[in-house]
Amino acid sequence: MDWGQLAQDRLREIAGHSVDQNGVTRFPFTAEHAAALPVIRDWMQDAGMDVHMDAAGTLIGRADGPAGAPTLLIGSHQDSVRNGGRYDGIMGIALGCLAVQRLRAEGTALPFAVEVLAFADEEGVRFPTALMGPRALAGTFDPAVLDMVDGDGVTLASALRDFGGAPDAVEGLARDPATILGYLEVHIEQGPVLEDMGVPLGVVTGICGIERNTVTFRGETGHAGTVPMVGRRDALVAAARLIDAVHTAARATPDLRATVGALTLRPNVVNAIPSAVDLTLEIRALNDQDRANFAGQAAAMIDEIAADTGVAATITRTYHQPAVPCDPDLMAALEAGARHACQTVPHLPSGATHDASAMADLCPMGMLFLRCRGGVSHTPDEYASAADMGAAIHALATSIAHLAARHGA
Ligand code: HGY
Ligand code: MN
Ligand code: MN
Repeated sequence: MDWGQLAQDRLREIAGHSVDQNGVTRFPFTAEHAAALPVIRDWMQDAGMDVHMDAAGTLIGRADGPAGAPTLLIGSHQDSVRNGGRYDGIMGIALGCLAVQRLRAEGTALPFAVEVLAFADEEGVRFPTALMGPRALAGTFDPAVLDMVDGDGVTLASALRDFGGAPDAVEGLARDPATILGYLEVHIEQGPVLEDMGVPLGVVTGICGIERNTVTFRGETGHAGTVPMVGRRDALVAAARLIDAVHTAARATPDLRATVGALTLRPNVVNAIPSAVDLTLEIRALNDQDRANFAGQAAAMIDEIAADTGVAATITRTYHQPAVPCDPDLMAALEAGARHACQTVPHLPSGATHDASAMADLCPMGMLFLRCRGGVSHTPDEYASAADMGAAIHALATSIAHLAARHGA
């Protein structure tokens, strides 16, 4: 069986469940998500798993183990960014199903149950929150996020309910940590490290911490031709100063990333002075204290710019996820599995966050990275080869067997 080619074929098929064919745009609780579910359900059933969707919209495939045995969780996210790639997230679900299917085909009996989890929303692009699925399982879900709205004013609660989820039951999904062996996630690296090293797989050491903020600037509009330059309270000029100052400061801060990724502007017409700007400021770092320090710097910059320009400014944190280390035992199991596929298995940190970031609050977690062509992700050009996916399926299956041996299969 060419497991890697089967993965490539499946990912090509499910990539078609997208708003358009410029890459993949598949947001949570949408028609595209609904169309993808039966495809993922088939992957899980082909691996011999029973399938159901939980109250948070996570599609769960389960292969039972001996009575009273713990459960090994494997998963990733079905959603994408706007015009993203066909591997980010969904590949981890596909490879998880194929690793379980491969073990079943080889007749490997496991001393524990296995679940493959297809989480609905990891990117946090449709709603200003994310990770509802894993946070529900980890018992860290905040019901307040159900009131958050998307760009059309639709609340997360109503989108989830219309999709067949049950907002009121999400909090009750928390798993008992004593019943969980651990969580494994296979993900495209989304960076250049593995490709630069010429290797297909890497073991993740830890996932960066992240926070997202909304920064608002409120100035005064007026006629672009009649209002003198001196004395203007131009919201976009204030925003531009912050964007440049944050970028300059982040470049001078090792292992920290700061990005203004989205901006709205009013009245947004050629001949009126901008009165209002809302922008997102995202800060990431492997060290949570570095990230907190930078956030303090940014807040001070905002106060200084506001005083200097007469434009009122506020910063509000909308999302936060601490940095999390990977579990050494799961790292060892993943490395043992990967060594079956390749001689060199580097260890590397993740600058991207993942469902595993939240699952770390429930149980030990480990991640396996796949080589990413050109290091590009969150674009239609994102690519992982069938050969590398075949190696990852073999590695994951071997890692699971390694864990089984440790648990007295
Ligand atoms: O933003 C991230 O790091 C992830 O792709 N959601
Ligand atoms: Mn992503
Ligand atoms: Mn992802």
